[in-house]
Amino acid sequence: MKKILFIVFVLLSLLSAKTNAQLTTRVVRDSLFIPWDLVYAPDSHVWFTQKNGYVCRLEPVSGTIDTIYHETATVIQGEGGMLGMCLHPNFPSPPFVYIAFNYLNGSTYKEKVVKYQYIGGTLSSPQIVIDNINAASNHNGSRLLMQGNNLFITTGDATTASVAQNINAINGKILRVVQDGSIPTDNPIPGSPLWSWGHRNPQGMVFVNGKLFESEHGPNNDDEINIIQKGRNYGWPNVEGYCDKTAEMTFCTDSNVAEPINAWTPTLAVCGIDYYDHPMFPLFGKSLIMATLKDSKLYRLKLNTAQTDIDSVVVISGVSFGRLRDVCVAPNGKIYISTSNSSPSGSNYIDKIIEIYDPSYVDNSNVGLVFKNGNKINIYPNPTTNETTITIADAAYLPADYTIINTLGQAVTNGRLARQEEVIRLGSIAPGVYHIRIEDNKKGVTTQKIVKE
Ligand SMILES: [Ca+2]
Ligand SMILES: [Ca+2]
Ligand SMILES: [Ca+2]
Repeated sequence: MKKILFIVFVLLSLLSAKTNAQLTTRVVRDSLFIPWDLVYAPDSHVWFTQKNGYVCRLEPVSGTIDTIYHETATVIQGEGGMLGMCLHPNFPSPPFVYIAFNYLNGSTYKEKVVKYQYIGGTLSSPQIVIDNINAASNHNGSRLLMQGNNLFITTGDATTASVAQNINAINGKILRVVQDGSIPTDNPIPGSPLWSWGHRNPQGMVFVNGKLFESEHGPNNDDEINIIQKGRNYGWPNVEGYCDKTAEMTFCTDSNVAEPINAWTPTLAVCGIDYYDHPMFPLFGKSLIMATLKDSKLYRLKLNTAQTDIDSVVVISGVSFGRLRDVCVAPNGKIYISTSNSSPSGSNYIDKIIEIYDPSYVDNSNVGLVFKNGNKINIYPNPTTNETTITIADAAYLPADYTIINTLGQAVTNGRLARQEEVIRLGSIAPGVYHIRIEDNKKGVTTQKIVKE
């Protein structure tokens, strides 16, 4: 009997050891000015905006920063400045980067979203995607996210609450435009960039299996997480949080209001969100990770199986750095967060980008890479010196085309994979860190870091 109990004890210990990942934090870089948006890019760098108009790339291992652009038109007023950023889903080809920032048109505070091209290590060719969004010292929205060729843009009510219910205004909305600023033909109101309305100040967006999740600041009550649906009204300012007061219930019925899937009173000042589903932290699986400003904690919001609701809300312990502005999850399972502790006017630069990881986790991500459409490839050896072998498991995906891209986003070589096992020669390229982008004959794309020693 004792022996059986001992075996059960050992088994339970092993199980708990497997799920008890060692969450460790590491300040990758400090002395920053409110890194408002973090993007983990295919060049294995954390791209970020700073409120004063600077766009930077952070190499997360060394902490080296490469400042690639300064948008000199940026004007800071209160919460306004340079805010949201996203990259084209197939970045670096095309090399499009989208940024939302506030500026002055005469004496009027405005916001625009601009598309740039990342060429030769800097941003160039600015092209306005959408302009004349009203801005204010508070409630400027500004998260950006792309799905296919369409760009989603959150706009705040810019402190005029009633605008959120006005479908002829672009404030207090989630907008959806084609990447060049034109209106998609399948938007809910023909010729209008509106996708959803009744928003107060949306501060986070992420797609999870095709569903758009959004975080939004309530007034002194009812911060929200919503699932954004085409053409739905999210209530503000007539409804705060759930449709649970008498006046709200009438409005909700009459106005096709979608309720949040979670609401917080007192408020946390919910901010950037991303999705986690990686074996480094098994407990975080299939959860939203959410940064909060006022509450100054990092949360995980466990989604239900259908990903239509939140099953549990848990504070991730051991993450204590003051106000948290944004979060992004890297494909290797590491989580990056940014703080928002500098004074809004920029008199002190005290913000940080922090990496959250498990040092005991063994990364097998180089083995059996999967294309988006299910094909499997393998690159070995990597790192390498003069050549490496790419194996493609299923010949039905051949031929595939590869491009090797340097950290400036420039293609240094390319070629075709015609056989299931092809040797790629790297003798002509300088030692360093690159990405190999492989597109198979079914348009499946995978991008993987490759190191030439
Ligand atoms: Ca982000
Ligand atoms: Ca709402
Ligand atoms: Ca309510």
